[in-house]
Amino acid sequence: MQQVVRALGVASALALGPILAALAQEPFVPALPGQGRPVDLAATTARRQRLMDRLGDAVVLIPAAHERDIEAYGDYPQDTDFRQHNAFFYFTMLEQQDAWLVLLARAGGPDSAVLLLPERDLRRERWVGVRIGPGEDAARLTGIPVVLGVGKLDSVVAAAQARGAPLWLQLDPTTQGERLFQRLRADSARVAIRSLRPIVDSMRLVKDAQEIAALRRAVQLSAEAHADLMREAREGMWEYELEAIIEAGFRRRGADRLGYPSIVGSGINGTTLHYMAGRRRTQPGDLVVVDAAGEYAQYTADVTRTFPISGRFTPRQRAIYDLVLATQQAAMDSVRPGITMGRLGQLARDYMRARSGDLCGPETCVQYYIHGLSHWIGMDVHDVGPYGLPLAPGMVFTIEPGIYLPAESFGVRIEDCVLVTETGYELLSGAAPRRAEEVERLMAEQRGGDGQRQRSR
Ligand SMILES: [Mn+2]
Repeated sequence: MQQVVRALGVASALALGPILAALAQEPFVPALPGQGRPVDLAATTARRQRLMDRLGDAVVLIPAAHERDIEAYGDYPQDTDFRQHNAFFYFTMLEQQDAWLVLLARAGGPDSAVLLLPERDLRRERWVGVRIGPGEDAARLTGIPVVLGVGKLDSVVAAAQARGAPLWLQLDPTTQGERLFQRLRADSARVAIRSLRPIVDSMRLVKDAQEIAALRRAVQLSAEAHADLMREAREGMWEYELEAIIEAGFRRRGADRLGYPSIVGSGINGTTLHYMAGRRRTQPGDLVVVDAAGEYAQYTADVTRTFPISGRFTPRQRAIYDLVLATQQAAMDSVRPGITMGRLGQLARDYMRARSGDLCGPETCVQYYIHGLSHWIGMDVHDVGPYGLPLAPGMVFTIEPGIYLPAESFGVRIEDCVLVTETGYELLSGAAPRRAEEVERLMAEQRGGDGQRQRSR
């Protein structure tokens, strides 16, 4: 209908009277508003189908996230922040707030999906931009054939409940407060309630092609920004300056936001695993640990590099750095389908212990390697999914050994992202140099350039 009105043009719409004029007021939405990226309809349809196949007879309820009011009362539209709930995003790729996804799975018959969206409010859209509402536009853009107003949620759920199938709720800390969930759980004597979360988490563990593409982009832009920082870092810069350079690098390459708060620790601050203050001024001879990454299309990288602020490692720093890197490489070379993350962690410790020599005194450097080797990455930087399973193609995780020596005022951590393939692994974060000589060469190139510019003046 809206297409007809559009084709007729404004003048005809007016001539056809107030009904068509009213329809013409709600503008056609040619593309998904807000994100500027289309939904991968094949990927999201396949994810919903895979879930429904797995559940048999079931009713699935997944809420979208809400806009977060930075000011408690939310009077100002500009004082807000929004990031979609991961499970909702996984099954819809929509960045629409206050929506619901309802899946009706039938063991023996056809499954169906219903998307419920807030009605459009054209006056509010003048403030917050175009939103999609229930109707044809939304069905076309989301690939979900039935899109209703969110006001119909209760009646959709009541009709679904009448089938007697168990209710699977996406229960997690961010959805505990949903009124619908509270009401259904209060009624749990009559209603079979199940937690969807472990099932979705296990699905998210193995990434599909769309997810791998998003992760590749997040990791690539993050690694490139690390390389930029190595080129631009100078003695005497403050930690916050280094942080500003790398974060600008993420954003310049299209990152939507940070994947997690950036860690930039120079000197002894590099020995604090989650150092956040960023207020120290670098001194000649410092090592700088930078653990920072960007998020792209809801997926985040996790990359750490350690470099000498003066452009050259001292022999002592280099020895520790090389041990960390060799440990990381030994673990990485063992990545293949079938091995567990726990085994990789053990392998890394054994390797570091065996190669420590007298670098860290009689107790080997393992005593200064005070955290785990790996974690999944995906929509969360420490992504969901069980640990302890054999690795399989499509899993993506970090490998990040470190050695932290507060008594000597430096720490070293090297963290990369790897994708498990059919035959082994693919290093995704190779755009940031890892080998010490590569780091030094990159830093020297740029400094050489500065020198030439100075000489020519
Ligand atoms: Mn990490």
